[in-house]
Amino acid sequence: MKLLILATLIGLSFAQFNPNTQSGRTAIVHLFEWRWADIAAECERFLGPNGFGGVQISPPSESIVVTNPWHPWWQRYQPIGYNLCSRSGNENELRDMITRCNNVGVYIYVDAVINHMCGAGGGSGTHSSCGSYFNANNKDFPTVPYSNLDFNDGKCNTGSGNIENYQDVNQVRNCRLVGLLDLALEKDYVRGKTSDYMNKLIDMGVAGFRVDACKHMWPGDLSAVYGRLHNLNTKWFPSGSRPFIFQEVIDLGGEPITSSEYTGVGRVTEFKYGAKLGNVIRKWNGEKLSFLKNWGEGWGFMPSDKALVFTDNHDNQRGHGAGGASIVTFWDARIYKMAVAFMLAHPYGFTRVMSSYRWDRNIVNGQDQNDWIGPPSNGDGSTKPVTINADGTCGNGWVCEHRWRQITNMVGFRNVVNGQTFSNWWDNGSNQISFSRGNRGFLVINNDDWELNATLNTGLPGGTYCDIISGQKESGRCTGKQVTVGGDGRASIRISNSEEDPFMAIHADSKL
Ligand code: AAO
Repeated sequence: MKLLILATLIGLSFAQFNPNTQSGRTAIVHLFEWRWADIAAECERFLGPNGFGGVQISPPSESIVVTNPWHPWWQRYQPIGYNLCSRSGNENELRDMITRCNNVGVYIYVDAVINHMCGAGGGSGTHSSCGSYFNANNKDFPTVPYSNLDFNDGKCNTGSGNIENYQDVNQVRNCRLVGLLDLALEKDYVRGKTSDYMNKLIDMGVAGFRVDACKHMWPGDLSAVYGRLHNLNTKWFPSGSRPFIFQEVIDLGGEPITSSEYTGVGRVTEFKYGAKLGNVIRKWNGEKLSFLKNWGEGWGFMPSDKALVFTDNHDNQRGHGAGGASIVTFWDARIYKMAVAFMLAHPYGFTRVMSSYRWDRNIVNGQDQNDWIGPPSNGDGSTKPVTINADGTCGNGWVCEHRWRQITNMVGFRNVVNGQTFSNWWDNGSNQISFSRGNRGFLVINNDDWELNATLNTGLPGGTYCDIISGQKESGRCTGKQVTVGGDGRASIRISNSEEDPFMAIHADSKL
């Protein structure tokens, strides 16, 4: 009996690390600022069929509407309540999306903003995504309701009331992050309201949460909120399933608050991953692909089973948050595809693919003056739908990195090699590398300024394979390059440095 209780406790405490994706689905995609109706359609027509495990959605809670600047994307990180209507759609559309995505095995992860409400300067009125009244001046948010009793200000010691020094743990957690009204999450009442919000979404069928701004909340408070969460909806998930929790904590070192304070209660975003991979792929500071041999914990990252990894996110692709100039994004498409392919081939962490929209960049002294620009929109600020072109790419300003053949196919690769060991590493001491995942998949990259010409151990059974980067296997033939693997698992590989995509990948399911 005691053993059983212990086992249950351990089971409960570990469960929120499990992404809850369907078996064989190993990556999620952040459809940043997409409308619910478009996500529902994308689950059915693309994500389900291509083996994506889930979608991180933009915050669904009612937020302030900012018109100066004009409808910036970041207005959604300023909730004024927990009604489920946002720029992406209303509650019915949200529910319809969750149902339709779940029904095709693609699960939904909600970006939950529970650290704060809108900015202290947010004014009063009904300039909100559902038109609900709020008053930031006296901290009155009637739809929750929250009043001035529910905020942290009394505990903050800075002159401005804002976080002024990240070296001071108390400031970081008790003061306002960039002026955002900071909720007192140690209050039972606030814990109740935030967990009610999350539970409503769980009951609607979501599989978990990206929890925003966790560095600014005490781990104990978060643990109390997570402890109140319902199990997942048994219409789609095994009974007793816990919501997947991944917490946004930016830890690049140099601050007293570390990600390890949060890995006890859920997974944590590993920001070192994209920042360092960016340096390597850009060959900055003498970094080389060959250094990736011990990628993962060997680079000072958190334990793999605690990490949520990504090349870039909605903040650092436009200079917000952290990571700096090394971050690679769709703007640098050629190296971006290589970086994402490496991430998806490598076993470290649970992977999230970014899917963006284009905006008019205006970079002055390394800073994008247009970093605020919201998603493609109509004159009234409403978000434009995602249209699909004849060649499968997206229109209306949506980038849809997840639909780039090289990226889509590497999501498939990750699914095929799931659980296989990292093996057969090879490098030329510079920027040419290859490795296999057991005997199921093989990746080779040439990021040097000369040709790669080598006989490499693929780890795969002999045969002819279709490269899934230059093309793929279609009706029994390769639309791109072929790779011939001998009975000894070796293949002679040549990749010119001037190719459009100087890398190749083959796997068990791309065999002819
Ligand atoms: C907007 C306006 C503000 C205005 C405010 C209130 O832009 O001017 O004051 O409204 O009216 C997003 C936007 C914000 C926006 C906000 C609300 O990014 O611009 O403010 O919505 O609309 C910190 C947090 C991290 C946060 C990140 C942006 O720790 O949680 O800032 N990310 C999340 C979301 C994000 C969102 C929010 C939180 C708020 O992903 O989209 O904001 O809901 C250091 C710290 C980091 C800190 C960064 C940036 O990083 O370590 O914790 O992130 O600074 O302040 C080196 C260091 C690195 C350091 C970095 C920058 O790289 O190694 O550690 O330098 O100094």
